[in-house]
Amino acid sequence: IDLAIEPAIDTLPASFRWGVATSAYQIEGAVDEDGRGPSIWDTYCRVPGMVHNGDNGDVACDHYHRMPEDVALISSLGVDTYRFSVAWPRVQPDGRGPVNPKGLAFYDRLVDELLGKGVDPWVTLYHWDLPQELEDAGGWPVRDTAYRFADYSMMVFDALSDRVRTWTTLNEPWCSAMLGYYEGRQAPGRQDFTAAIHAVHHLLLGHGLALGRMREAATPPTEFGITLNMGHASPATDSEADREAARRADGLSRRIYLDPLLRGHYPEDVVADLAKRLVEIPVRDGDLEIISQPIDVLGVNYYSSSKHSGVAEDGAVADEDGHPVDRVVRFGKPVTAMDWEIVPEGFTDLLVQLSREYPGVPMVITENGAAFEDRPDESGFVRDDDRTAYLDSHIAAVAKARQAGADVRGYFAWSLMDNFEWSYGYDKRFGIVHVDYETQVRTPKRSALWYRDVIRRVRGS
Ligand code: PNW
Repeated sequence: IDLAIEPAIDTLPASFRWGVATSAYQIEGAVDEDGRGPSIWDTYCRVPGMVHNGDNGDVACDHYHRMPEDVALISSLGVDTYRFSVAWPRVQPDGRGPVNPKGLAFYDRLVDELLGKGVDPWVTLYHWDLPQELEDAGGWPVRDTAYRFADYSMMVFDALSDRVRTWTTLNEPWCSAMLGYYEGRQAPGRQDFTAAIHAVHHLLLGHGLALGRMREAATPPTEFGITLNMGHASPATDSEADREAARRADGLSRRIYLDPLLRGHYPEDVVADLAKRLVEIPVRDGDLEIISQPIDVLGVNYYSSSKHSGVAEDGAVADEDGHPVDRVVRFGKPVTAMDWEIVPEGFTDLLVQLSREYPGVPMVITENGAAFEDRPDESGFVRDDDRTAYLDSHIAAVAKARQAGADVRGYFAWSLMDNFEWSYGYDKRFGIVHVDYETQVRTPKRSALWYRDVIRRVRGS
């Protein structure tokens, strides 16, 4: 394969960690097998109109039955690490009570299969599939869910920590809280701002409780972290209103997680903004000490960046509820199939900003990638030059951030293969490997071959 890569990529060190990522509900299928209980996504997919085309994860990529074949595929890409998530409702079907040994056994086999092929397993404990029974008891807006998460985490940790070195507690708590409980665009589909802010705190508390217990039971070189989805939020103009809009957006999407985790307190401006909406973060004594225990790695998921204006198209500065306007303004750049603008410079800006505002925490890019309208040829091969260009510019953006001082240690492409893209169903394809959902045949796209060559080249092997 002809290898055109951005020159900055050649500055990455040979020790840089390369991987691919997936999550349980998006690929596994087999939702009724071996004692798995229902999750909020099983329920949400059955609410008419919530998921594109009425799709659901019942079969997905059938990974539960094809795991050894998929591990061989991962290994053939030449990555060192595979980031996957464990499905809580497989391990503990009701979200409380005893472990389900058959469910846990799947991950045990997966870890062994990966190690047998020389691929390092990276476990995410929660990638959005809350056991339905816990949602029925109130879900993440309820404090008890944090304790349930810590118990579940220990079950997985006890079973796998002899072989798994890196552990991520939560994937993208912003999505769980804001899309799940406020915007309703993801499971469980509620629309209650106060509930969403309570969810933020209990997700962070769950992270801290799980982290504390795992850390106590861990032996080196075990590493722990959390993964946040972030973009670089900038004002559309230099006006006070636009700068304020960018500050508010950045506060509610990024700093409300980072400050308690890494500085031990919620950001004052965000607390004040929330108070104006009569919402209080339900912090109890001692919570922030639990939440701010040291992490070893910050997972960064990056897809796009945004510009913000505090003034609506019609000139209004407040909406009908009296809340200040936050209008996202387009850069005018090309977009992916998700309609997300392609902003690699924002990636560099974000990573440099993180390294300045929160120094001393190594970062790994736990997800980055793009959906495009793939067109397989007669043989099923996808020549996805648009995705390859996206990966190229974004890996280069990481290398540039490193040169500017950001401590980034690795990069994982989202995703290993096409999968269930949540409320977009199977319509949006993020894989570097194509999946034919009728035959379940996996075919590496051109981007996968390109990625393999980049890894070889940077490693110097
Ligand atoms: C991430 N946003 O989700 C998830 O971790 C993946 O499971 C998902 O497949 C991938 O990105 C692609 O969407 C996000 O609205 C969902 O900004 C929404 C947003 C960001 C990330």
